[in-house]
Amino acid sequence: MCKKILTIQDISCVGQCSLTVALPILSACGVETAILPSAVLSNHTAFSEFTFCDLTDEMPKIRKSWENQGINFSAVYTGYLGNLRQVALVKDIMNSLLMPDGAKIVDPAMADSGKLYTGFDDSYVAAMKELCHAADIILPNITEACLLTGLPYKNSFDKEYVEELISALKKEFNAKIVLTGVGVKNGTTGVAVYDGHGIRYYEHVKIGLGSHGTGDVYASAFTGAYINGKDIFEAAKIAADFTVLCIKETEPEHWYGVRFEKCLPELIEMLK
Ligand code: PXL
Repeated sequence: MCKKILTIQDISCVGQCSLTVALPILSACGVETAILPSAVLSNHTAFSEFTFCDLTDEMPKIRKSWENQGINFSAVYTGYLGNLRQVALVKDIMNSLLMPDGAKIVDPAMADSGKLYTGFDDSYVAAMKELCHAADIILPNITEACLLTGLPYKNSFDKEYVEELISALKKEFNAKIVLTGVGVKNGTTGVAVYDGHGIRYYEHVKIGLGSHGTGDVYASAFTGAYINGKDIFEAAKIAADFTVLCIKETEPEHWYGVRFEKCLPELIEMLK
């Protein structure tokens, strides 16, 4: 049967992140994708100003309408959510609209480089923790893993620190884990994957200081590959290789996102 996925995150009209990244990437992966926008912003919050139209009140109405029509999904993938209330609504949606055995993939998009994104605070972290408790797969970066576990953030670290983080995540959550931004050697970064049995690493070259929106590119490509039947480690590798290609395509002056569009043909090739 064809897989149908629902992705819930904001529309940042400008900025190559969240839904404007997830929808084209999942479509390129050949996956029918429904969207539930959590908010509409003029652009993402790393710009000097932004507008924010909260769509929280629409979400239960949309869910009810889908329920009435018997619409359901084989996976739900969530990213940036506008506020606390949405986290609870997303849990309701997962409970009522997922097919039996449907996958719950949560990117706890809320922080990077040791800092929460503008507009979020500790209560948002607590709500995101709740959502991660309900997830089958979580994709935190190092900063998010620290926030979710209470461990201190480190800018540079070793394998021991990474394993401490994964161990704390395993203790707290039932989910499989894809920890991103894991670079334990100079000039490298990568991912550490806990697939329910053991930890496996995939390392690749690090380009620049880190680009905006790469977390969303990564999580979308991971989800597309996973829904296409790749196992969690293979999907994590494909997403990492794709994200590196996207960063390579992006001029340093293009600070607010990555040029993933040019790399979609390579992603399609990797899924074959
Ligand atoms: O996940 C990145 C992201 C998504 N959406 C909005 C953001 C950010 C990061 O800053 O501000 C609105």
